Amino acid sequence: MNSPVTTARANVNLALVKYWGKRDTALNLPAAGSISLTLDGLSVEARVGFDGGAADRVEIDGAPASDGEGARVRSFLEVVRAESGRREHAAVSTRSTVPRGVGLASSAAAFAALALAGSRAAGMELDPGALSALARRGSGSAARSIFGGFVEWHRGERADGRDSIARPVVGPGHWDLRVVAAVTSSVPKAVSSRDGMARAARSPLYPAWIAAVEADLAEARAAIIARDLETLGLVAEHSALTMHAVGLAARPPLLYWRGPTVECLHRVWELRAAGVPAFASIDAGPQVKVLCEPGDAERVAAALRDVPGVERVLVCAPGTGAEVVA
Ligand code: 2P0
Repeated sequence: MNSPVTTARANVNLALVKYWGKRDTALNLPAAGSISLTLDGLSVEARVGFDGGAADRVEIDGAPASDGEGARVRSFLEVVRAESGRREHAAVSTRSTVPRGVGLASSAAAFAALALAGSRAAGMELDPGALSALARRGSGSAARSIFGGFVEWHRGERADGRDSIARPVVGPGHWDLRVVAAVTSSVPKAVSSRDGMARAARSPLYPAWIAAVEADLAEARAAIIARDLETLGLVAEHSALTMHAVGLAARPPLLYWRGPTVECLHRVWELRAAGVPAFASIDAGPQVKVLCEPGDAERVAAALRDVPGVERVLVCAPGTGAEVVA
């Protein structure tokens, strides 16, 4: 039986308290919770139809998927088939406004959009929690991109992961902030987040990192509710820098930064010393993302554009959750 072809769109998210380590690699269950802000304007649109072709076909940005990307989408389709009882192969195409593989979280947006489009195309009407759990199977951070605004992905306790889902921390429109992203390199990274996380888990600093996340989550949650940028920014910067410190201490070492990444960090600290509340975050890549007030975004963007090696600067407002578009 053919089912309606469904298209859904989801935005990327920036983790303010980072997810960096798993308790189950097959189910993408995190070793600790994380908190993020969904961002407007950096999104992936996914179109899925279970059309019963001879095999699953996967197209990304107008071209057939590479072997690695195709295999990852096909194993996600297996999860959708197992949950829905459908057996047909699918045609999948995704279109992104995010540069892929450069640490701007395109997989979070892609698998959130694929979870929504894929589940609807397979005839399932999942509630947002179940949708978040499904998105997590494609990419851990995708669990958070199901929702807009400030989102917490809970570690959960169950071995099957049913309670490892994201939920909004506050209602939509609670707090208007900006994230200014400085792209310092568009060269695809040498170590994927997935491989990086596995390497970090062997670092001698890893147990201390995991033990500290709960306190960071509590501080971030309270700061979001109180709209306290100073507290939220400091805990977000601390979480990011600690995550990278864990990788540096691994064998072999893991370092996603390039020279301009470090220069951008110094620029953010100079802005802060000059009285601009701006706080840096860095994901599994060389880009620097800066949290600030809307009224300071242009000043922050100008300061980052001025750093030698910065290729471009994007300013993002809070974004909405995943939605069906056709
Ligand atoms: C995060 N990152 O919380 C962290 C911080 C990157 C640095 O989640 O293996 O693509 O698919 O669960 O979600 C990137 O890792 O990894 C990520 P998988 P994912 O945003």
